[in-house]
Amino acid sequence: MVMRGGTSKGAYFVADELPDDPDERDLLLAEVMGSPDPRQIDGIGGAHPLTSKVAVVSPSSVPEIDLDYLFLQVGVADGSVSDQQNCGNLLAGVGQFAVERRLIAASGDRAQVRIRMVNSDSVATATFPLDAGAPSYDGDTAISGVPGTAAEVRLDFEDTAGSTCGALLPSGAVADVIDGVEATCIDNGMPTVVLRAADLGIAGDETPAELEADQHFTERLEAIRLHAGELMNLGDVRATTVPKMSLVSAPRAGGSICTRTFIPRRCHEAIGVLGAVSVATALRLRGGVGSELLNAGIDPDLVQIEHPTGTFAARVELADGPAGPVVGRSGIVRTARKLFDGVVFPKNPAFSPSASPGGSA
Ligand code: NQM
Repeated sequence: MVMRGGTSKGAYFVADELPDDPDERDLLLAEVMGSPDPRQIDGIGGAHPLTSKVAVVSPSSVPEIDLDYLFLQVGVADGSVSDQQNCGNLLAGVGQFAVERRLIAASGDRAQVRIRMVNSDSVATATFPLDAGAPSYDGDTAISGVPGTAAEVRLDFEDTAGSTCGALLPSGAVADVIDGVEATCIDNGMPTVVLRAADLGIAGDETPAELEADQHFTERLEAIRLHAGELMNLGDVRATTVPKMSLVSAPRAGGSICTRTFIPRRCHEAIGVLGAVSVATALRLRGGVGSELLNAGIDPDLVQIEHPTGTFAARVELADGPAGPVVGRSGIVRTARKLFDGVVFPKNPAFSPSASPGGSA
């Protein structure tokens, strides 16, 4: 099934319809998307990291968890398939997909589904409306970066602090100096490096195309990222999609902060979900790089993150603990929509589907 999840789009599969062997599975998924090829012309991917994504979903064997969700990022041009990051945007469609495929029973007018994000072994609860036992996609919730409105999907996160890097502040400091630039290296669900846009010589409200075209800037950013990867216990990150790089500046449109986020080589048209939660957390820490630019507004727990196509609201609760800040709950609102359900035909005949339409994706 192809679904839009938040501001991303991907192919959703039931786990047992894919090969058990991860190498074989990854080859199949790269073919499905049409990678390696910058245009993904011979597959269903959309030629951008935000539309070259896969969700693998199964009933969970963990007590009190309904579903396991493995996220896989398919590299558009290189055909790599990585499980090294979460995706909170595709997460927004996981509950509805599971109801569509009858992986979970659904009744009443609302589903509340506990989902284990396998990539980081952390848990999210998705809440979304139902109509006669099926997901209800229509609604009046608008999210920046998606035209029109759809039904609200509420996502509440638990245990995201340090879920990939082992600690909220994996370098052990709230601020590091990397290649002469101050940075906060943080992981509250997504390994992210927060930097002041001005420290890298940009205003911070440029378009993604303008920033991507600035080779001097992108090379400097990548050099900082490689050093940050070591500091964040991620090792050599040359070939990986984390950490993300978020450049912050004073808000321009009534929000709390303005961002431009590299994921990590393309500039995001908005901002990722757990990326937003991580940036919001960094900015709420005393001494967090860019925290002095934050407009805390009337509700400091709700950080309104401006991005290239609008604003993303991330609720992050923090408390002071004896050994530093303790991250409480975080929550965000998304929408998701079923776009297509059918059979995909990978190029390699060995992967030819035997199912009839409506069977596997
Ligand atoms: O941060 C893009 C997206 C994402 C990831 C990326 C995401 C998240 O917008 O939780 O959603 O950072 O690669 O889908």
